[in-house]
Amino acid sequence: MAIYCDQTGYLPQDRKRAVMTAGENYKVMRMKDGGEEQVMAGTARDAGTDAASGDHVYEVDFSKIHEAGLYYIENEKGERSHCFRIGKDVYKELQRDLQKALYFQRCGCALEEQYAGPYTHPCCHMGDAVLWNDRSVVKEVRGGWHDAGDYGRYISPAAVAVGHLLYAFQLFPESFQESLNIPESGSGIPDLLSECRYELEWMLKMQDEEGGAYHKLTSERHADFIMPEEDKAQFYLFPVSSMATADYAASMALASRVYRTYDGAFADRLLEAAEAAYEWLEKHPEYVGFHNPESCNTGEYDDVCDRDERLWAATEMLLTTGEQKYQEQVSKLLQEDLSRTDFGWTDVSGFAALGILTDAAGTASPDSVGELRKTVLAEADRLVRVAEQSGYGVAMEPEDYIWGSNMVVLNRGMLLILAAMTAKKDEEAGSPDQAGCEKRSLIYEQTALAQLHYLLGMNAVDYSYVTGYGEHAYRHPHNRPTECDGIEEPMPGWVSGGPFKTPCDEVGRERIREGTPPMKCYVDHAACYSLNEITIYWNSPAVFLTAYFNREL
Ligand code: G3I
Ligand code: 9MR
Ligand code: ZN
Repeated sequence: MAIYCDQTGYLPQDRKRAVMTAGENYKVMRMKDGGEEQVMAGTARDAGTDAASGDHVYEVDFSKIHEAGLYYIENEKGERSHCFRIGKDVYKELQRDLQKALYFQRCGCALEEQYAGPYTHPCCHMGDAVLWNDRSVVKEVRGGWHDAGDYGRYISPAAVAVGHLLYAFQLFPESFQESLNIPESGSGIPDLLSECRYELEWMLKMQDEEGGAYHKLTSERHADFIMPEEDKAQFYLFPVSSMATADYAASMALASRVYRTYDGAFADRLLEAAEAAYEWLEKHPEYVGFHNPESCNTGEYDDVCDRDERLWAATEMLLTTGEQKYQEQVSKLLQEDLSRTDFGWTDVSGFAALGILTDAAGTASPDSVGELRKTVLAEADRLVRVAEQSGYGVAMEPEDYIWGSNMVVLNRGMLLILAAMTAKKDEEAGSPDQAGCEKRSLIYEQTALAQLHYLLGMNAVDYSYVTGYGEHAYRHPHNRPTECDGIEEPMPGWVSGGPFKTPCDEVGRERIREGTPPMKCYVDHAACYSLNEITIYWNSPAVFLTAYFNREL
C-alpha cells in the first residue's frame, strides 16, 4: 500500500489530504451506481522526507471535492487507497462507539445482551477491597470502569478521562443527543452523563476519611488473560497520593458544575467530595508520591510532579465556587514553570486553560485569562508548524512517539481546538481581518482535524487505530475480554495506544527492528501492551475531537 488516507472519511467543507509514497500522478475516483467515475486528477506535491516515518512523501490535496459519496485514490502505478467517505456525518457513528466503549469497561455489574450485544459477561469484581497498608480495613468499592486491557481502576486516569468527556459535553452539548443504548438510556439525562456517573459513583467511594484519594484499586499482580468475572484475586486500596487527590478534587468539582442542572443532590455530593479532597491538599502542600510496592506489578501511574494537578484542582474549585482563595492559588501556580497545554495523565495543566478560557461566566481574573491565552495560542502555533513539517500532517516530532502516542496526538488535537475557539472569540470581537490570509481559528481547526485523520489511517503504517473504523482497522487490542470472549471481531470504537519508539513488551521488542522510524514502531498484536492496549483516557480525547466536528449535525 502506498497511498494513505483517513479510512473513515472527510467532512465536505474541510481540508482533505492523502499521502502517497510512490507514483506522483493520481486520480480521485468516486463510486457511483455500481460503477465509478474519475472526479479529479493531478500531480501530487513532493513534500520531501518525513522525519518520523523516514518516508519520501507526496501530498494529494483533494479539498475541492465536496460532494458526499464513496471514493478512493489511485496512482499511476494502479495502486489504490482504501475507500473512504465524504459526508457531513462521517464521524457520527464513530463518536457514538468511542463513548459506548466505556460501557464495556463497567465493573461490578453484568453486561447484558440488550446493551452489550455479543460482548456480555456476568458481574465482575464484586468482593470488598482491603487496605494495602492495613489489612484489617475492608471497604466496599465496587463499580467504575476497568482502566484498560487490565482490570485495575486508578484515580488519575479516571479523573482525566472524565475531564475530557465532561468538557466535551459542556462545550459541544449538541453532539451528545444520541442514545448509547445503555441501561440508563431514556432517563431524560444525556447518556454520556449517565455513563460518566457510573465512574463518578465509584470515585466517590475512593476517598479516605481525611479527604485523600486512594491512588488505585487493583490486585497485587495483573490477572492472567481471563474474563473479568473469573478474576477472583483480592483487590487492594493503595495509599493516597497528592497527584490522585488533586486530580480527584478537580474532576469532582468539574462534575459538580456539569451535573448541577440535572441532579442537585448529586452535584452537592460531588462538591463535598471535591472540597474534602482540596482540604487534604491544603494540609499536605508537599508532594506525596506513589510507588508500587515490590511485589505489585499493576499500573503505577507515578508522576514526579503534582503542581499541574494542583493547578487543575484550584481552577475547577474556582470555576465551581467562584471563591477568591482559589483564584489566589491559580495565580500563584501560574507563576510556576508548568506547560499549561497538556491533557494527559502525567500533565493535566491544559485543563486549567481549557476551563478558564471557555468559562462563559468570566470567573477567573483577567490576568489568568491573559496568561493562559498567550500560552495556548503560542503552543498552537508551534503545533501548526510541526504538523506542516510532517508529511502526514500530524503534530508529532520523532521523540513524541512514547507509550500511548495516540493520546499525545489526540491531546494536541484538543489543544488546537481550544486555540481555535479562543482565536474565534477574538475574530468575532472584531480584530481586523487580514484580507487574503486564512483566519487563525481555521488553521488551528484544520490542524486539529488532521490529528483525527492521522488516527484514522493517514499514517505510515496504514492502520486505522480505532477498532471497526476503516478497511484496515487494527484488530488485536491488548484487552483481556477481547482475547478471552471467543468473538472474532473486537468491540468497535477502541483507540489503540499506537506506535512507541522503544516498545517494552516482549513481542513488540521482538518484532520491531532496531532503527525502525518512530511512526512505524507498531504491531497489531494482542500481546503488545506497550503498543496496542486500549484505555479509557485514550478514547476520551477522541470523543472530545469527534464531538467538536459533529456539532453541526
Ligand atoms: O514523561 C516522559 C517524557 O518526559 C519522556 O520524554 C518520555 C520518553 O519515553 O517518557 C515519558 O514518560 C513515559 C510515561 O508513560 C508518560 O507518558 C514513560 O516513558 C512510559 O513508560 C510511561 O508509560 C505508561 C505505562 O503505563 C507504564 O507506566 C503509560 O503512559 C500509561 O498509559 C500506561 O498505563 C497502563 C497502566 O500502567 C495499567 N493499565 C493499562 C495502561 C495502558 O497501557
Ligand atoms: O496487561 C497488562 C497491561 O494492562 C499493562 O499496561 C502492562 C503494564 O503494566 O502490564 C500488562 O501485564 C503484563 C505484565 O505486566 C507482565 N506479564 C505479562 C502481562 C500481560 O501481558
Ligand atoms: Zn470488573
